[in-house]
Amino acid sequence: MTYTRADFPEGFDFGVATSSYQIEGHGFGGAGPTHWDDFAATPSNVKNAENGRLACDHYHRFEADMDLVAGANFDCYRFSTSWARVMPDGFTVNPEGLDFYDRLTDAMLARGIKPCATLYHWELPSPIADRGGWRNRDIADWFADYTHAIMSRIGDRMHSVAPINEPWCVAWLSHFEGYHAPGLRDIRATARAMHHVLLAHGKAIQTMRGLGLSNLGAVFNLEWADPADDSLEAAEKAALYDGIYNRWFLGGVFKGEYPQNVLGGLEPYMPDGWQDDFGTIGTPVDWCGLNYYTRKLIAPSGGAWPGFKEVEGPLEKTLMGWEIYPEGLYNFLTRTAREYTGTLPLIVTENGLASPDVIENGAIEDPQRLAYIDAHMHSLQRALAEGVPLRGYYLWSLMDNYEWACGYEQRFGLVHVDFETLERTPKASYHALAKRLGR
Ligand code: GCO
Repeated sequence: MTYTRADFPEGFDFGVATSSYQIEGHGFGGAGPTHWDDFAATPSNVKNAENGRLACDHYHRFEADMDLVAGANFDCYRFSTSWARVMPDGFTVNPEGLDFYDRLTDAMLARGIKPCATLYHWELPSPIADRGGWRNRDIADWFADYTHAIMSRIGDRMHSVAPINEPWCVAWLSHFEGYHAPGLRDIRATARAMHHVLLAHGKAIQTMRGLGLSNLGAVFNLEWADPADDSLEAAEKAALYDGIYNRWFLGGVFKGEYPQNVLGGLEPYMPDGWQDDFGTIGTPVDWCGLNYYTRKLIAPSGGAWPGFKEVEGPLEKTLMGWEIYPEGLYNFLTRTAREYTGTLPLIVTENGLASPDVIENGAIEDPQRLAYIDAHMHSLQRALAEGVPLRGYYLWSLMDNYEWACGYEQRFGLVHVDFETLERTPKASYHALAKRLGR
C-alpha cells in the first residue's frame, strides 16, 4: 500500500462499516420479522434462499468484533440499528433490542472507537411492509417514532448519525428492479418510495435535532454512469441513469428539487403534494456521506421508460462483476462539493470489494482488495489536493457477511468469516491497514 495515515490531514477519520441484518443474527434478541426474511423465503430471490437469521452471530460476538475494529486502528465504526430489533412489530419497543445497542455502544467507547450510527439499512419490519412499506406516506412518521425510540437511548453517545443507508437501493433497486426486498417491479410504487424515503430522512433529522443531537448526515450510494458509445442517445441515457441513481437524492436533499429528466418518467406516479415536502426533505445536515463502488456503461435499450441497459465494460472486475473505476470516486467527490454541498464535510462512508478469499495455511491473501483500496485512496488524495472538504474514509466491510440477494457467497470483509464455525480470520488487507493506520 502506498498511503498511510500521515498522508491525510490531521483529524481525518478512517472507519469500517457493517449493517445490522448483514451481521447480527436476526434470530436473536426478540427481533421481529422483516421484509428481507419474507423476500429470502420466496423462491429465486436470494442465492440458496439464505437469510440473516444467524449471519455472523455478531449479536453474541460483538465484543470480539469491536476488538477487531480497534486492532486495525480504525477511528470510527459505522454500524446500523435494526428497526425490527428495536420495534419487532414496527411500533412497540423491545427492551432487549435497545439493550443490545446500548452494550454495543459502550463496547465501542471502551475501545476509543467513535460510534457512527445508521438507522435504516433495509430490514423493514414486516408489519410495516403489510401497511404498504415505503409506498405509504405514513412511513415517514413511523420512522421518526423509531428514530426517537433508539436515539433517546443511545443518541447521547453517538459520534454521528445518518437516518437511511442508500435511498436509491431502498427505492429503485427494491421497487423498480425488484432485486431487493420487497421485490416489486412497479413504477407507481417506485415513485412513491423515491419520495417517501427522503421524507422519512428529513423527519428523522428533525426528530434528532429535537433530541439535541448533532453531527447528523445523509448517506447516498453513487454510481458513475458513462455512455456506452459516442451517440447522442447513449449520452442521454447515461444522464438519465445518473439522474435516477445520483441526482434525484442529492438534488432532493441539497437543492429542494428533483431532476427534470427523471420527473419526465416518474411524475405521473408521484404522490399528491410531493412538491410541498422539500422543506422537510432539505432539513439541514452536518455532513454528506458517499458510498462508492463502481461505474456502469449505459446504452439505450428501447422499450418502456427509462429505456436503458447496462453494457459490460472493459475494466478489471471484482467478484461481483463490478468494474474497478477509482476515477469515479474522484469525480463524485469533486462534483458533489461543486454542485450540491459546497463547504459541507464529505465522508466516504463505504468503499470496498468482494473477492473469492480462501484460507491457505491459516492466512488469507487478498491482493485485489489491497490494490483497490490503494487506488481509491489515490482518488481521495486528488480530491483533497483540490480542496474538497473530505473528512473521512470508511471501508465496507469489517467482515464477510450476508450480501443480500447474493447470500453469503460474496466476501466483502477485511476479516474472513467461516460461515460453518463463524470463526473470524483477518485477511492480509486487514493486517496491512492496521500497520498503515497506526499512529
Ligand atoms: C451498501 C450496502 C451493503 C452492501 C455493499 C456491497 O450499503 O451498499 O449497504 O449492504 O453489502 O454495498 O454490495
